[in-house]
Amino acid sequence: MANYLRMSKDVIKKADVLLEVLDARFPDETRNNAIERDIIRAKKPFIIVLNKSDLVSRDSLEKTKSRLSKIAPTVFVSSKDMSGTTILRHKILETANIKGREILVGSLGYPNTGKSSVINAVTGRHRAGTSSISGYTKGVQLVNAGSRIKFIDAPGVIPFGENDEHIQGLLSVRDATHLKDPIGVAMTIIKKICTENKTVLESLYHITIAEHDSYEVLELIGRQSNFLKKKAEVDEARAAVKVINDWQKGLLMV
Ligand SMILES: Nc1nc2c(ncn2[C@@H]2O[C@H](COP(=O)(O)OP(=O)(O)OP(=O)(O)O)[C@@H](O)[C@H]2O)c(=O)[nH]1
Ligand SMILES: [Mg+2]
Repeated sequence: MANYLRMSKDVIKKADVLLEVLDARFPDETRNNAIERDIIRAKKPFIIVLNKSDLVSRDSLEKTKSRLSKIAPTVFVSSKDMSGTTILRHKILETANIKGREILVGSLGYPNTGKSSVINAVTGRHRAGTSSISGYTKGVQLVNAGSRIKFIDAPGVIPFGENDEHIQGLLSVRDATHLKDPIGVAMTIIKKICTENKTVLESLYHITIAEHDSYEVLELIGRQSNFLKKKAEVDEARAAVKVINDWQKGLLMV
């Protein structure tokens, strides 16, 4: 872990401008104080990139964008749909404000937020390796994006102290079968979706959510999916793994 931090410090030192890549579904949870502090200390400009914007409503994206724009220039992109990439390219050129030479852009953030995918989307080619399993990018890699932009792709950073299981489940840092408390993580996901967009749960699992708490919703999902133990009790652990997997696959929009 210390190694990741050292690597990101090195990227900050080398780059002219940094991208802090956040998962648009939970921008606050994926902001990384340690990275932002190091960037500011190094007096480097940075851009907040809200990636995976295809999984979030436009309204909520606009609100987050105007809130985070007070901290740094903020753009939203979907590497999957290749949207927002031209704006990001322009923002990089504008923010770096360097004439006559190549601009080195470092891509930083938590594991699995889509740092490598953002680079590929801006480049228009699959140059940086990506995977649904987090921790894919191991070393630092240089990727040429044309028109004076060169990216540095780096591994995801999990700062010490922010290493708890719920955030790891939300961020898909760990898959459901490697979590000690999948039920707790699933309840965190359900709670988040219920406050923002409960109809997505209702339509994916064919349930009706009235005034249920997260645990009751998990039970409803388990019952509806026919995940039952002996005596027709709901198998909550199995339901939890399903919810976490669906969330990590991007089937649950917020
Ligand atoms: N829906 C959606 N999925 C995305 C988007 N960008 C990336 N993903 C998916 O998120 C997963 C992680 O993408 P990567 O680009 O490998 O993420 P990373 O931040 O480089 O991950 P590490 O190198 O492991 O730290 C992959 O399964 C991608 O397909 C996006 O804009 N929308
Ligand atoms: Mg990567």
